[in-house]
Amino acid sequence: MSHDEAVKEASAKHTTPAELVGKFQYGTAGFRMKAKILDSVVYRVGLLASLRSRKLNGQTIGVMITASHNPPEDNGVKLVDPMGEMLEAAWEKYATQLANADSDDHLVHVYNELVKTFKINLDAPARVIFARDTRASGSRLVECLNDALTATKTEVTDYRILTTPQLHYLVRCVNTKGTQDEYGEVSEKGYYEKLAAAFKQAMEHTKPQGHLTVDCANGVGGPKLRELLKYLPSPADGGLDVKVVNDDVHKPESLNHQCGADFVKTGQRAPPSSKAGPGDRCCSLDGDADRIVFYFQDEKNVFRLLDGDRIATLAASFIAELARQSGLMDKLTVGVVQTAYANGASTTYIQKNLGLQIVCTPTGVKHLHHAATRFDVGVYFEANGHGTVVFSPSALKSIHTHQPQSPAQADALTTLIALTDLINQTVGDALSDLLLVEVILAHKGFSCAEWLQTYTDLPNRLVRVEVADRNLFTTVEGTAERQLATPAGAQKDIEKIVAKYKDGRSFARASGTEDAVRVYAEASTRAEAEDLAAAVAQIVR
Ligand code: NG1
Ligand code: ZN
Repeated sequence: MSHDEAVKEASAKHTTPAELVGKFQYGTAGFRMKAKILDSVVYRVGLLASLRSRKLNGQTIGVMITASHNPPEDNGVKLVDPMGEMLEAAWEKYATQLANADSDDHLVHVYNELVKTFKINLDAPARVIFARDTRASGSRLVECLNDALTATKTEVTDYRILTTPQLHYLVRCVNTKGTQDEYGEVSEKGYYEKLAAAFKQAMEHTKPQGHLTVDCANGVGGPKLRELLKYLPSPADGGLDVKVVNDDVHKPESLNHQCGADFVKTGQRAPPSSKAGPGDRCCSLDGDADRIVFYFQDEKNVFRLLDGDRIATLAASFIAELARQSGLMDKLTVGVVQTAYANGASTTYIQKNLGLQIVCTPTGVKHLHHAATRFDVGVYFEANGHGTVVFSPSALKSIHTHQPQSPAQADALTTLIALTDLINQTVGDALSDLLLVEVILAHKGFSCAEWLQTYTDLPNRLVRVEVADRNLFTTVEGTAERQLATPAGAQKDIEKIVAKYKDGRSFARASGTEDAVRVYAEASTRAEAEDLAAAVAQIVR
């Protein structure tokens, strides 16, 4: 059978319902929707993964099947590029084109157009590795993916169930194996070993305080965290004292239900099942363990969230401090990347108190990640808890070749080197971020309350507004989505209202993942933030 015939024949097993043609869009998080309409999309993403691998001389491409924090009946699929980063933005449109082809013949046509455009040799090797989260629909979607990889004669490795960041890690490991940039051993075990060794090194001169409760959203993070803990020192040996909760992956309907990072961040409250007492350090992962937020109840029993902005400020201050202490200050510029959703107080704190540079990008980690790579050390987190730290090749070189001038410099340098291994530099990783935060809190001797005290958040409100057509809402290029270009006049109306509030700031933008417009507002008091958000939502409606 010819290549075309094989692609077409397998495609016939995964047809797209006519009413959905034209509706698919590879967005910030790949394709994400009700799992039952995803079969043809996953098949076609498989085709693109194999084309991309062939285009990149047989480098390995990753495919992750997950819908992260979405409800259990959803699923999604996204591609991972060779260095473990998100699919190159220019290729997203090809994913969209393939997904929207309205017949098997049309699909083969779009496929062959890409082969021509990129001068792809279909006889050259293609390599793909893939994994999925714990959703019930995952195994069926894996079959759709496998059909594409078989039809295109792609070499595959099925890593079965993994967290999203573990797959990103593996993709980078495979593609750097045997080079001087080798990222780690190409196995799930290699991932745990790398993190555990780095954690032990970073904690050499310190010990964690108290215990940590980890809510795993009843997703893949639960079993993977339990596995990771086996590689870490036990509490008796000065290791972490971790209590794992919401780690039931056998009841599919419990995934992200009344728990998890998104529930906690959006609702600004702990999971109702939480048994934590005042001051207890808690954190929540999302459904595929690429997001994490921390929280605790203060002495007045008020819920206190330590979100992505807090993790970014904590990490940036600690890394800048280590750079200074190890004598590397002149060689390492530490910068922070945020989105418009970052609390204004965190932005001020980073600039004024930490004296670090800040860049603001559009929503979506691919934008943040990209901007972060322009710093020697780029710290990026979305307020929702997705983020990481990236070290540039020259920063890594400076760190690894630096000769400390005193024992104090040597200690700081050892910790800094450990962080470069502890942090998953491919993508935000809840497990790696969890360990990072624990290391920093231990070094600083901080409780959650002390972490919270570093600055005071401006009261804020995020509202989701259902509109007839979110595509009518476009933003002005270069403003990191902080100003609307259309509908005409809307931006002026927003600005008029914002001007009436002390410390007021508000913006509206179309969501990239949901059929809605999001309105964010902050002001000097809670009531004013609520009023401002409501007023701007009224303009958008
Ligand atoms: P959208 O729906 O485009 O606002 C949301 C989150 C992003 C990002 C993506 C992908 C907010 C306000 N937006 O994007 O931060 O994480 O989902 O998951 O939280
Ligand atoms: Zn996620």
